[in-house]
Amino acid sequence: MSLSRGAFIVFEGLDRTGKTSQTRRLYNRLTEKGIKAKLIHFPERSSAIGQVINAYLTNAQDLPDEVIHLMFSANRWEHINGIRQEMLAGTTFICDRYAYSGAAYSVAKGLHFDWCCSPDRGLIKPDAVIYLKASSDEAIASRGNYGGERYEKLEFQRKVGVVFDQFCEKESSYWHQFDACQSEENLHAEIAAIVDEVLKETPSQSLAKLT
Ligand code: 2DT
Ligand code: MG
Repeated sequence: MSLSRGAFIVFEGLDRTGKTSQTRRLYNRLTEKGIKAKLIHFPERSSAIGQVINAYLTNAQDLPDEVIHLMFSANRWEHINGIRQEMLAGTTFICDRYAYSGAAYSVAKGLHFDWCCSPDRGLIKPDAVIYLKASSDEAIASRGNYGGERYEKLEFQRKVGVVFDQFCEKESSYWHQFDACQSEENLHAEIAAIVDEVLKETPSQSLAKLT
């Protein structure tokens, strides 16, 4: 049996740490090297579930914390079979936010950590998590105003950051932390070096699940 699957590379971090620019840069780099890659962003707002999430995030709709938490997870589940199929056929996915955002934002609101993790158990486990960590929240806030979406408040972001830090410490075998306050160029170079290493290993490894 020959395994030559693509990799699953997840980017995590607070709002405005540069995830979207860095995922694009990485995507361009891989594509230029002839590596088949796709970009995906959670929440994926176009599906029926995604539209409810969008209404919630833009404050057009209120939902109990538990309900929106399960919606975010369901939004991953509705896309995961398609992702798995393409990965097994060789496509590498670069994913802007994943289940760790799911847990971090809900735990920051006061929901129980284990309860938050359980709906995502069984999803594809990333080969690497690229964690963009702001060395100072103020530096990030000063990059420009947060948008008007729910969660885009400094005090709340700090609480979310604590949970990301815990994941990074506990899951250190595949989490890689980067300083989000350096130049976009440097950050890209550091990320590219790690991803090159990861891509050497993944084709021969079978897919794992979140536990
Ligand atoms: P973006 O700004 O990246 O579109 O995210 N979020 C995200 C959750 O609360 N749970 C999740 O499972 C995911 C994937 C983070 C919009 C906001 O949605 C939050 C910020
Ligand atoms: Mg945002």
